[in-house]
Parts: sequence; structure tokens; C-alpha cells
Amino acid sequence: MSSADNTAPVRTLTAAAPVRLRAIEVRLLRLTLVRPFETSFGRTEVRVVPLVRIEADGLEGWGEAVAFDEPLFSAETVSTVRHVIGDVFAPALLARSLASVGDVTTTLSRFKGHPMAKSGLELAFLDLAARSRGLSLRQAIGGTRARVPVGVSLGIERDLPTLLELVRSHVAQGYQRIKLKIKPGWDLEVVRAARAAFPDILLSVDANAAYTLDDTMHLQALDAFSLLMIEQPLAHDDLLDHQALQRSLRTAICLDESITHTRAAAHALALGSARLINIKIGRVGGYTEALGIHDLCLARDVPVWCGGMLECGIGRAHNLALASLPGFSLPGDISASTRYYARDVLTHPIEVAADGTVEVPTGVGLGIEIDRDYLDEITIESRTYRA
Ligand code: OSB
Ligand code: MG
Repeated sequence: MSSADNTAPVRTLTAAAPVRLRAIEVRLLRLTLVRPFETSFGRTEVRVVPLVRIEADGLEGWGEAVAFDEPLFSAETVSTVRHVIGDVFAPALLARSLASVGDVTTTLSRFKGHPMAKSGLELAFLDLAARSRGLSLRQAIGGTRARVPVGVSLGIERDLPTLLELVRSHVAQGYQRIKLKIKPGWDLEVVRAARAAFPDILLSVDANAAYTLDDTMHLQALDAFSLLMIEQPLAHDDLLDHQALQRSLRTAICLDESITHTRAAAHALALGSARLINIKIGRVGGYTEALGIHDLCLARDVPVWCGGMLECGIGRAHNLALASLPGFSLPGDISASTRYYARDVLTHPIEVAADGTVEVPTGVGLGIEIDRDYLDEITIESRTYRA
């Protein structure tokens, strides 16, 4: 990347006029994955997906809160999202005049934690603000790419042949990077076999915090396979052990769980705990922090990529906008809708082209139309909070 690219993009995160929210809806969808997804922390087959919809002066905005049923990736759950938005965040936001995404961030900043719940609201606000100005999400945040490179994250499978067949089919579909979930007992042998079968692909692994520093020698064996990165090998809230591990590995460490806000990213880079960072808007509490981490990494020439949380089309559209920013130089975990769900909540599912890229939506706001009938069909709960 040339240093000429290292300027923060132009952004319009304000609405056309200050907004008084009339209603905040938290809606739970029930979606079944086309294939169960297993990581070192557990297996997911059916997802309850919390959506956030906000309403003001004839405008609306949609966001997704990426929490799961159980606190296995991080502390939040679908229930904590629903509770904290309904009982705390909605009353705080409904009472105020909000000009920009930053006003949502500031209003909620005195409340500790709950980044996924906060993020659901920030996503919805940016969608509404962008719609009020006739901009796409990408235009609003200053994204520069029309298409983004994407990879796929493949879960732990029953056996090696099954996994290798999945790698083959996703490489054939054009995915530019294959990420394998690993855990003790499903790691070296799996990576060795995948690398032997596909010598030239961009390959990475994600441990979701399954190891400790005592496994250093074991993890050093991964250096033999030319991996693009090892994602979050150690504890979910750690920076110091990752610093020690990164010093003893040739392969780049990428942090996911540990990077919960811009300060954590700055600390990780200062310590040398990672050479790459994955940005998930939900994990970091919304656009303000996601853009902050992007800008920090861009200024320091640290590559970032957009992580995924098995989102439905609404979260996926936000991820595409984020990934259009100049710092996102590595393929993101933004796969085709059909890799996750047989039917998505959008009228036009997100597709991956043969060259392994996805088009960033160009319509106003989210940029893709929501399939309201289908959304209603799979809604299992809806609560609306009013001013
Ligand atoms: O760690 O990146 C992760 C899915 C659920 C929880 C955590 C992670 C993941 C993935 C899948 O790797 C990413 C995606 O394709 O949405
Ligand atoms: Mg991860």
C-alpha cells in the first residue's frame, strides 16, 4: 500500500437533520444454518438473530446485533441484547435528539459493556442517517471499493475427507482465502492435509481462544504450512500472552476476540501481540469504534479484514460497506448468503462472483431490499419501545 492511501476517508455519519427516534424495535428471527457450524467453543445449527429497527419522521433504519444464544464467543447473549436495549438503551435514546452515529455512541458510552447491543443500534442509526441523505452505507462511511475480496470460514467437521471436500468446493467457487477452525485434536493433521491438497491457496486458521502459552511448541509446528495468519490462538481477553507467542512464531497472529475497542487495538500493536486485526462491528460496539480501529491500522500500515458472525443479510450488508474502506486489504469472512442460510432476509441474496469478490450494495441505506414477508414469517418475537 502506498503512503498516499493513508488518509482517513471522507465520511457523512450525520442525518440530513437531527433525529428524534419515535420507536425502537427488537425483533428475533429464527434461522437454520444450511450446515451446522462448529468452532472450538461449540456447535451452532439454529440461530436466533436479534435485529434492531428504528423509526423517525417517516424514516427507518435496520441493524443486526450479532450475539448468540450462549456466551461462548463473548459475554453477550440474545437475552442480554434484548434486555439491555429494552430496559436501558432504548429509554436513553428515545429521549434525545440525535444528529449522528457519534451521538448514539456518546449517549450509550456511560453504560459499560454490551457492545453487540450498542452496535445493533449504531447500525440502524447509520442506515437511517444514510437514507435521510440518499446515500448508500458505503458512501456514508467513505468506502472506496465497489467490490470486496472475500474468503470463507469452514468449521470443524466429522472427518478430514469431509473438510477437504468443502475446501475444494469453496476454492472452486472462487473464495480467495480459506479459513479453517482449529482446536486441540483438530489442528496440525488437518492443516497439513489441506496444505498438501491445495499448495497455493491463501490459508488461515482460527482457534477461538482454544490454546494457552503452554502450547507454544505445538503452535510453532503451524509455521511449516505458510499460513496467512493464526487467528486468536489464546484467551479471549488476552494481549500479553499473545505478545509472547507472536515473538516465537513466524506466522502472523491476527486478533479477533481480544480487540474490543480502538484502545485495545492500539495496545495490541504497541505490544506486538498481533500483526493483523480482524474488525467485527458487533464485537467493538458499532461504527465509531470499527472506523477508529480501521483508521488506526491504516495509518500504521497494518492490514485489517472484516470478520463475520454468521449474519443474515442485514448484518452482511453492513459488513460489505465496512469492508469497502481502503484499509481492508485482506479477504473478509463475508461469504454468500447461501453459504449460511437456504433463504436470506433480502430480496436479492448476496452472491460471490467467480473471482471471489462481492459487490458492495449501491442502493440507498443498506442498499438491498429486505424481504418483509419472509422476515415476518421467521420472526419469533418482536418488542417495540416508543417515545
Ligand atoms: O471467530 O470469526 C470467528 C463465526 C461465529 C463466531 C465467531 C467466528 C465465526 C466465523 C464465521 O469464523 C464467520 C462468518 O462467516 O460469518
Ligand atoms: Mg475469529
